[in-house]
Amino acid sequence: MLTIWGRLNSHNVKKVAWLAVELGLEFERIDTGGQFGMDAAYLAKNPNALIPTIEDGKVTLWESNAILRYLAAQYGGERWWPADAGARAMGDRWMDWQFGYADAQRDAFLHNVRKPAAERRPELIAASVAACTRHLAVIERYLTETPWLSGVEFGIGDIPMGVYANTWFALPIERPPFPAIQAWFQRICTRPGFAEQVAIPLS
Ligand SMILES: N[C@@H](CCC(=O)N[C@@H](CS)C(=O)NCC(=O)O)C(=O)O
Repeated sequence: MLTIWGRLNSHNVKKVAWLAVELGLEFERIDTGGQFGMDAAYLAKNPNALIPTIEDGKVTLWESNAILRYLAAQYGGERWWPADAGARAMGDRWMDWQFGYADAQRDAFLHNVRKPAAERRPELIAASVAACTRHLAVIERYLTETPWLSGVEFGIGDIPMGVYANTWFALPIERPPFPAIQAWFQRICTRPGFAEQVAIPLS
């Protein structure tokens, strides 16, 4: 059985747990990181001292997007891991693109959710929202022409940004209107596993 190590309030753990549900995989998730800490046995699996890590038979793997690619290739077949490299790359690029978006959204998240009220800095939230808006304008244009970031069907290319979009729409901030992103996110919300693995209260 697949084991996922990591607390579920982590964006990167959410990605993996969501895909496991999409693929119909049985899995056990073990709370690790944050307030749960990491013991020596975990650090032996992941020397970066970060979550998530998975164990799947003989495979021990870290880096959330590498894990998504591994699970799609191993269990998803052509539907989730197209043999055509060009078709696959269309969705794949959004997984790397997400890391730039994550940097942009970090302060809006930390200063609204994680930091104690006395340490919250509205000017950092404003700069972060402005940076997110610049990034999201790129996705908005793309989604006016194609229903999913992965192409004509939902795929792993939608998962990283699906997780970050969930945070974007849950933050107590003013958001500029992005109708194509909103329509995409409404479709995302109906995906298997999204409600229980991703759309949990921010913490
Ligand atoms: N690039 C890595 C980043 C992993 C990462 O930064 N994980 C954060 C949580 S989202 C973490 O481990 N933080 C320390 C902790 O939770 O103790 C990935 O995508 O897996």
